[in-house]
Amino acid sequence: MASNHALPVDLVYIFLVVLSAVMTLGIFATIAVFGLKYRRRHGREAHQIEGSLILEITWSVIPLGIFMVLFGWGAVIYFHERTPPRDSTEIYVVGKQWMWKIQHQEGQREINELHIPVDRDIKLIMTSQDVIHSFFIPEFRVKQDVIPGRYTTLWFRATTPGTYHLFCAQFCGTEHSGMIGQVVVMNPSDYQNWMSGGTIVGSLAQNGQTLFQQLGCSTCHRFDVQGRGPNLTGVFGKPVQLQDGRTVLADENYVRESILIPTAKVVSGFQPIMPSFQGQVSEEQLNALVAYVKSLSQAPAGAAGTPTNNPGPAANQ
Ligand code: HEC
Ligand SMILES: [Cu+2]
Repeated sequence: MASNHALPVDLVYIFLVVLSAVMTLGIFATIAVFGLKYRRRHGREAHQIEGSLILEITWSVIPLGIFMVLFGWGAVIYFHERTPPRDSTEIYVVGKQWMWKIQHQEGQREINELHIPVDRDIKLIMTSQDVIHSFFIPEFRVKQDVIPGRYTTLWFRATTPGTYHLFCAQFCGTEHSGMIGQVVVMNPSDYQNWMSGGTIVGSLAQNGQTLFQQLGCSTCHRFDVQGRGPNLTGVFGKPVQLQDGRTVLADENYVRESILIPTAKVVSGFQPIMPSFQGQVSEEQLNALVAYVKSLSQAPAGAAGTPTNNPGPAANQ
């Protein structure tokens, strides 16, 4: 038990085990008692019971109640597990045969290892570059499929420093069993040390900004004047009006799709002239681009409403 999700999940599990055990024992005991009580004896005859409303209502309502409790309880935990807190630290994960590639916002990259600070909400934004994998940290009681072609997310808050198993939980080919890693949960000071070690070439968003120039995105998406494509400042996290009348939320999957299949959702008021970058960018580059587009919407605290450019080096000119 090493994350915020572990105790609630375990409690439901224990409840289920105890419930099953009580039911099983109850049934066995009833069989035994009835077997004795109604054993064959001279002069005793069996009578057919034609039905009992009270009995039938009882054995319907009580199980219904128990199952509704389980349903409600499970749903609350599920929704909590599926909803990352807004200010989570975001880390990108790419699964491939047969390893986990991790990209931190600050620029650190690692393979089959995930270093995180204790007591901080972590949101993993995950995708696969080949087949379906599944990101599984048993001690945290979290598991999420990692799927090619889209992002899935997972969040948790590690509660105890230490090193924990990381498994791929989806059979993904010959060396699936070797697709193992470690999650290292560190004290804040150790984490700071770890973060400042190693050589880093720019934050993820900065790398995304470089790619944005190199791939020519910046020829259409301008920040000074209206270009042929929309100004991307403040787009992320807001609803986008589409040409066909729909409104969609500009989340990670939307930005991803905009880059790979631009014609899937065309922004209202623009022509579908954006070329697809499918096959031209790796999953990791895509993550960097997404992180960059996201950084264009991070207003400093207190400046709600006016999307101001990040004062950090990733801000555009
Ligand atoms: C030839 C010009 C052109 C280039 C190059 C281009 N785009 Fe676009 N982009 C557009 C246009 C036009 C739209 C709006 C119509 C649409 O949705 O397809 C758009 C839409 C988008 C959107 C959705 C914006 C919104 O307001 O919802 C994103 C995100 C985006 N582009 C990112 C990129 C990135 C990243 C690159 C570089 C890898 C890039 N674009 C390259 C023209 C371009
Ligand atoms: Cu796998």
